[in-house]
Amino acid sequence: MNFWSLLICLCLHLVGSVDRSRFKTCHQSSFCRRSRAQTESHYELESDSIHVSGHSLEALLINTDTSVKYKLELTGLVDNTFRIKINEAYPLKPRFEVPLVLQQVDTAPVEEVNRDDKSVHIALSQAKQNSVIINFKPLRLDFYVGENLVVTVNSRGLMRFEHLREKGTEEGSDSEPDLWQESFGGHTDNKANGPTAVAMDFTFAGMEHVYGIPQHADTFSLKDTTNSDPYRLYNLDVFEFELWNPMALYASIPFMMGHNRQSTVGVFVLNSAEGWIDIKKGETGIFGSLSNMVSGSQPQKQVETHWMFESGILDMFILLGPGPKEVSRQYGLLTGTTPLPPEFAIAYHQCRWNYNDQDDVNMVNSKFDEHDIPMDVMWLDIEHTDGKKYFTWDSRKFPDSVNMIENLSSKGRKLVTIVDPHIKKDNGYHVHTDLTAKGLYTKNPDGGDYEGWCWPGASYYPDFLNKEARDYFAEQYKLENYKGTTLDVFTWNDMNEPSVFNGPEVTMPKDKRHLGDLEHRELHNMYGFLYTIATHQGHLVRSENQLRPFVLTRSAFAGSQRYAAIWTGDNAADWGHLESTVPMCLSFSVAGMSFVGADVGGFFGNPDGELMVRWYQAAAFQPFFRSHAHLDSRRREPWLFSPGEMSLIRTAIRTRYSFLPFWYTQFYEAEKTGVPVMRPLWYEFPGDEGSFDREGIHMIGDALLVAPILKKSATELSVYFPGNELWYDVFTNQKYDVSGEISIQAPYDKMVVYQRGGTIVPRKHRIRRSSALMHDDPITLHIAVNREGKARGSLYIDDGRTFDYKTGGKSIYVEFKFEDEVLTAKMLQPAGTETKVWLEKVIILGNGPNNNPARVITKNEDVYVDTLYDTSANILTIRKPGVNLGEEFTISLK
Ligand code: NBV
Repeated sequence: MNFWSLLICLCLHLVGSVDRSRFKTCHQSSFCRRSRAQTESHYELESDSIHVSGHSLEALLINTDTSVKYKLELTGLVDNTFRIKINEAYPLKPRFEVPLVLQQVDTAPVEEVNRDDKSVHIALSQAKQNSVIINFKPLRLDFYVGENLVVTVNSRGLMRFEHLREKGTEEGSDSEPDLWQESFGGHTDNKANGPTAVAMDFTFAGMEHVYGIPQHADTFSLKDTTNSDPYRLYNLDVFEFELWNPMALYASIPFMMGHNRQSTVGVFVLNSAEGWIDIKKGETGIFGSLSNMVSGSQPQKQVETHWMFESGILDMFILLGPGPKEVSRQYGLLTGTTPLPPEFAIAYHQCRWNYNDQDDVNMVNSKFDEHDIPMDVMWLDIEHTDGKKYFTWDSRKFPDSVNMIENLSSKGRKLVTIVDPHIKKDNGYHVHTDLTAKGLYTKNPDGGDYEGWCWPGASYYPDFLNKEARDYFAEQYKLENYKGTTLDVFTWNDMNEPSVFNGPEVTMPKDKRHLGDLEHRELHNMYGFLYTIATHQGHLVRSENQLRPFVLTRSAFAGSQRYAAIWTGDNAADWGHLESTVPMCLSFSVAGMSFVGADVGGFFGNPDGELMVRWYQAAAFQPFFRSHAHLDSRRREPWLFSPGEMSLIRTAIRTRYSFLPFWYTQFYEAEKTGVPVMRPLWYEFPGDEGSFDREGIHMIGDALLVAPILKKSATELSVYFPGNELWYDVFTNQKYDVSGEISIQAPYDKMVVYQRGGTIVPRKHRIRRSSALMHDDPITLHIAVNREGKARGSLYIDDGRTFDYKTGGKSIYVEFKFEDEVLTAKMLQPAGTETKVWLEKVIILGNGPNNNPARVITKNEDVYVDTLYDTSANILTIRKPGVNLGEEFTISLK
């Protein structure tokens, strides 16, 4: 690439809007074209090959057109899950199977319920309601929960498995275009293995809605793709991405959830090659239940999906719920849950491309204090480095980075620096010379190191499939290697799709080679995931496994939640992008990435005060809360807006801090259960049909209903109250006894957030400069009673930074129950540590008049404290009950 084309590339990154011609449509991708055109099944199961034993069924499949044989393996897994693996029985060479994603998952015994010459019925022995009927000719698998059919596999006959072949040896194979080579945008892709696509159809029976398969800038309930391209899964750096379409973005998680009033089911296809997924919604005559098979079927709703991948094998998991939380738990068992982040990471982050130098950082750091706005983390983008060489500093701008970091640390704050995966071609750069000498770069088919273009100019891309490359990267985080940093510096991994300015579709060509001469096409979607493993490991290595890492990634695959938080990428400062943050975060959440957020304010462009205020108000209730801005955008720290707007932004950020104990507890529970922190309403109200396609509204945990204002000039919005509950405005404490859609006033200073009746939310009301400075501050319990006058909640406390909560059990996990005028606090696990956190206040909403003093009973004390009942607001306050949260207690109002 010459100077001019590099310049064009860079400019494309700096101006303009999405250039669709740079990205393939399904029609321009030969395997998608071939797979989408398929209409009938050619695969039959050879009944005499069936072998059922212990935990699995094995059988041979035959493609009746080609006579090629395949091995099908159905395995029972613990927790209502089946795995179906289909691979060539006798491949020319082993096909790629995705490594490092699956956790150690226990298999579960299966048993044969029934078999005849047409089908076999297999059930999980310990959960017999979960079963599958495998039809032999054509191959079809019907999954049942009890009597209900929930998912069918290959019922539309769209299975496809292009077997490995020698070039030119097969009749007809050379006449089809693009099997061995295809071109796009001036790039030619030579396919060493020829056509290798795999595809399968999954039909969600009795369902109208499916969710997940991030990342797309689209609605949360996925759309019918009959008249559009399929949803694409191919990790790409899409400059100025457009909203509300199925184009691929930075991350790909091949996990989908279907939900209806009775059941929730998950489909996970473990494949890291390029993928496309068609969705078709409609009605069917397929059998809705086992008994219908005999009695005849009723037409019912269904969502037909068709998953197409360029290579690999068919490794499919059916997660049978039966509810959304169980499906999340099952997916968590397979791919891991989001680990509890260090406490600072769930507070507020301040970023821009770029904070210019250390004086600038010091200035922003102190301005937050001056304006009484809490802030936990400052971020440095690529300009902080010496010529885009990661792990280095521009010493002119940052002559004493350690002093700058210590300034942050003295207020309990942290720093994040960016570390991208492209490595500058520079013989004076040790990372480059080391990786070259060790042979750890991704290669060209001829064996030479692959060179692409990115921020530093000519760059190389480490082969993170190779453990040696990951280990090398991890070592770079040691403080003696990453000079000018301290343990208060954390990491941002950007451009890890990987982004290659001069590559096809701005990424790495598929014919490049990884360890074992493996084509990049096989693992493209997991490159960013592999990179974050190295970074995460680096954080562990540098603290000798003592401190919890914090890594933010742009690119992700299934399992990424174990290593990094994610943000939605380069959005824009407009209302549509603010609106899209909710569905985009929810899609990641249901696909396991619980620690998710979007750039506050919008990355490109200049938000006006109103957009900025509304964005902060929304993001204060999204898991990852970071303001970020493009290099060319105007500075937009909170104090640069009008005094009125700054004060609203301040309130939003301070509100986040007041809820930190609740957030932290939610994250702890998410690690244990796999249930995402930010969730759709139907996770809590699975039977509430009206919530299934609600956009722009969500819950945090089981307690908070959040309805952000996402429209310009809106001062009113229609809120959907699911179920049949009481709700309490968290700012005014006003009670709402409502169901369904209600219009709510939302003037400029209003955040629309309700606490659900029946919940107890722990908060802190003294807001300081950072979360660390609030760590030992007292708690106020907000009790919002349900119709029965009851409520429950929990609180989790630990040191906020180490793994002692796991290794040494050093934590406090307490459950609060309010029932019959009595609040009890019981340890959910033995208190493993002491805490300086005391209970400052208890506020009880909606419980009715009570003027009794509160009797506070702990192990050592039995005392009475005053209460205050506000008749007009129906709020009872118990001040200073004098209990430490490391002990169990009872507070009685009787
Ligand atoms: O490193 C610069 C930016 C970064 O600020 C942004 O958050 C990333 O998503 N980066 C992309 C590269 C260039 C974007 C035009």
